Amino acid sequence: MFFKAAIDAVRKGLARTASALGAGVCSVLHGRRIDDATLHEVERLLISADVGVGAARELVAALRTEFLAGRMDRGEDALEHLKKSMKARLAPKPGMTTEIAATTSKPAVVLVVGVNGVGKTTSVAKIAHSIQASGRTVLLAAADTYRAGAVAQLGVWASRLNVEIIRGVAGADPAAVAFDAADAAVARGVDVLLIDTAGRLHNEESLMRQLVKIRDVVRRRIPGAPHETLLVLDATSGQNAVVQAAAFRKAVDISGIFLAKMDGTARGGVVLAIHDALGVPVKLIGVGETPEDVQPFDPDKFVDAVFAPSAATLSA
Ligand SMILES: Nc1nc2c(ncn2[C@@H]2O[C@H](COP(=O)(O)OP(=O)(O)O)[C@@H](O)[C@H]2O)c(=O)[nH]1
Ligand SMILES: [Mg+2]
Repeated sequence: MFFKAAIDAVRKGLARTASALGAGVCSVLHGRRIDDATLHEVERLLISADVGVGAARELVAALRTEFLAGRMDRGEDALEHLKKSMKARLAPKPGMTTEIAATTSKPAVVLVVGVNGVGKTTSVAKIAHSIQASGRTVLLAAADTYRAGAVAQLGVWASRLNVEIIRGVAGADPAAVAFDAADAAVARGVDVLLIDTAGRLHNEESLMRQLVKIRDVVRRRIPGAPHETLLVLDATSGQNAVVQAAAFRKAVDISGIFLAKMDGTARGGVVLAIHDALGVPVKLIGVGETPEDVQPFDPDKFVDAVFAPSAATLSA
């Protein structure tokens, strides 16, 4: 029962992916003998859920191998095989952790980056909320001084969550704001400093240069910082998210992905494409617009939730 409750919680944010990908694949495989056409259909469903062409092909190729060798012909077995392979692909590599800012450094510094509109500021609020819930103290830095309203937006979250925030005046140098925030974090002895950044400048090059400057300035004040650089990606943007990631990781070391807006897409399979392309773990997923709408990304729960029988079936 407890297991089912945990899966239901994850499933809530994944309802659209579960009904497109999960229910789709289940209906193709359930109670069927597999053949070339069913395998082809599974591959098509995986691709349309943004799993990525490469990953979809490999996942289905593994099924086909089992089928052709005569080791598998029931749809149920194919489904179990598929789920197992997905979990294995998503499993963190040795030495990787999905914990946020897993460091003994105090303060731990988390730099949050990503293009405009992906959900950075909202995600900063979510991370702040979960750090608070774990009993640690947080300080926010509003280093997106480029977009009018960005500082105010973070300010609203700060007062709702009752966390302190360091902000510069409009148009201030974001690196100077970050430096002041690092100073304040040390002086106040907070556990975690969360830095929100701009997602758009005049061009991509100046954005990346600014991020590098913020990183270097913070590092000068707090050795080893930033301890975590989280790239926020918008799950609804599909393969475009993978392209964005490539641009950011050229400038700064990305230690983890915050995949926002998983609730708004039927293409949650993009988790696999991101994992494949970047080799950095998806650490958190955003499943709504409030600070509570965040879940640690757990590959096993994710796969089980996507392929869980629908609530209607369960209660029947
Ligand atoms: N449905 C949903 N909306 C989200 C999520 N995260 C952010 N948003 C919305 O996406 C929009 C842009 O978010 P914002 O944090 O301002 O993005 P930023 O420009 O990257 O800082 C806002 O309307 C948010 O409420 C999420 O996980 N789910
Ligand atoms: Mg923002």
